[in-house]
Amino acid sequence: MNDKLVLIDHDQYREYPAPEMSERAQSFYADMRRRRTVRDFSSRPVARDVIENCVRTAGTAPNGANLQPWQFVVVENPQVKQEIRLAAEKEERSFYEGKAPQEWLDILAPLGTDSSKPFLETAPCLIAIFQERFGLRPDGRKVKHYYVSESVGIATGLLIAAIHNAGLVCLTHTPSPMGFLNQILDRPRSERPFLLLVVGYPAEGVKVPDIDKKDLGDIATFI
Ligand code: IYR
Repeated sequence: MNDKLVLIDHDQYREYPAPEMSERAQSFYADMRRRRTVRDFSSRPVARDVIENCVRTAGTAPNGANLQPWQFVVVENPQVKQEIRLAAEKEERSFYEGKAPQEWLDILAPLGTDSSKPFLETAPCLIAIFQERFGLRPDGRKVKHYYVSESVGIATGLLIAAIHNAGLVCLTHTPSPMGFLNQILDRPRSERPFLLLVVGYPAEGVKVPDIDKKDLGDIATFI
């Protein structure tokens, strides 16, 4: 007998009639396929309550043993954004001007990326996402975390969907390495930077690369 297990009714589950289910699946896909990663941001501020609810949505993600091994640091302070930009551009210069193999640079060419990251200052909001490699009990003892990358990856996916659903745009930015985020944002060694999400409104007249997503037949197999 497991005396730790407490079961409650799942009274939040909703079954939809079949036609409504089909319509919901179709229209969610239609809406999600409108999402584009944007690299030119307006400086227009975003409402705090919107960001809060997007982060709450991320926090609903399924995750290893429900230990919720994530931290989201929302940066709006211009000085802190500038520090992040300077540190990220330093890493990016060493990537684009040396570390990156030509094969990688070639595959990035259609995206038009380079080491200049002005959006880190222009965009009103940066969300630094950290993986908690382990938890800490109040007495300082470590709690092992499980499936941390999977959990934080799923949470980040939900966050991106929530941002899109709210009518904002974002950019998944991955300067590498990202250790500078621990220093600038004063995060403990137990937290590893996962990625930096740049959030806001698109710049007026924003353009995006002419790229496509694979068809269903190229990503799924039904057996
Ligand atoms: N981190 C670099 C390079 C980069 C890598 C991949 I893979 C991308 O899809 C995009 C960029 C940068 O942010 O420019």
